[in-house]
Amino acid sequence: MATRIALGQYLRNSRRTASIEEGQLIRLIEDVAYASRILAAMVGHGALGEVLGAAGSRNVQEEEQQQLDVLANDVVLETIRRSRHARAMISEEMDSVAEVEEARGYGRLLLLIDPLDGSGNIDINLPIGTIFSVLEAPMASQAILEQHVLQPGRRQLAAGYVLYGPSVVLVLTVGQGVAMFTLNRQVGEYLLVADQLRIPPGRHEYAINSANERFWSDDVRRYIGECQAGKDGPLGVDYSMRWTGAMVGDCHRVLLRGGVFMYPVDARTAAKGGKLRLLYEANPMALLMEQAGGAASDGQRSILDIQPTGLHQRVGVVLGDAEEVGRLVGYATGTAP
Ligand code: P6P
Repeated sequence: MATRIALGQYLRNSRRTASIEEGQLIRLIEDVAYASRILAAMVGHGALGEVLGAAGSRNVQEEEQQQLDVLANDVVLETIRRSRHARAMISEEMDSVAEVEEARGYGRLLLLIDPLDGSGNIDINLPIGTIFSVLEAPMASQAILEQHVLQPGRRQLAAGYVLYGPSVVLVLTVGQGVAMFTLNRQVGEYLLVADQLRIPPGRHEYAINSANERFWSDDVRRYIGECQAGKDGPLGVDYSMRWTGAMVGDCHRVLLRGGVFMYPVDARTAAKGGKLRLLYEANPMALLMEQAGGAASDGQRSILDIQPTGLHQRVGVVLGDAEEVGRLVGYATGTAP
């Protein structure tokens, strides 16, 4: 019987060099995969796990934290403290950089993570996920400062997400295409189910929270209006709309089925720079989309080219099918008819 390749084997087969960074990168990704298996079990218990509901605290984003948000962050942080492959962790759930002192003088990597994206879906049993990004740390002996973290997304060494859905899937790139793994719960292993994923072109599906329409810019309003006009409109084809309330769920659908996911800056979010966070949401998803032949823009330029100015900086996001993204950016930059 042909057996599937496990995550660790895939990573070791794809390693480009025998450098220390590569070795630590492989083991850090395995650490994240290990933590995600714990999170999958926690999430999978639902109400039986006695960990649903609000934690009674707010994160640096001023968002109400769910108990599982806090627990998920703790699980990841404890995992990487023990393994010492990351010099620091930057998380949606923590105000500042969490140095891993145990890795001083050894760790070469930075882990940036949204431990549980879409936590508003937890109590209603809808998709949630973990989004992660890996950057190179400065020399192992230096203290990790915010400026070490503020690197453009094109510098990512790895990016991925775990989607806790009917099955648990891990999607990953180390810069050599996009691979997808499904968790075999019996053996506790992620097994390769697809490699070199490419976003299917020409699929007419868009994802946006339409309740924000009154806040949209003219170019977003034009783009969505043309999609809604369907085959009687200028595009000559009917579109459908999907919205899961969790970026990981919508991006996974775009990766496998095509279309576009959008959370543009609008009149309501402009003062904050947008809704989604650049370092640990937009950048990892943008790298995955580009690696899968798609595109990711803040409406004006590629997300991966943005020079970050803050750990929790927000940004507008439109990502997925390169042609769809290009049409919206063309409207926004005045380069489209
Ligand atoms: P809204 C989840 O809170 C999140 O950060 C993304 O995962 C998701 O795409 C978006 O916000 C949902 O936002 O405004 O629809 O609640």
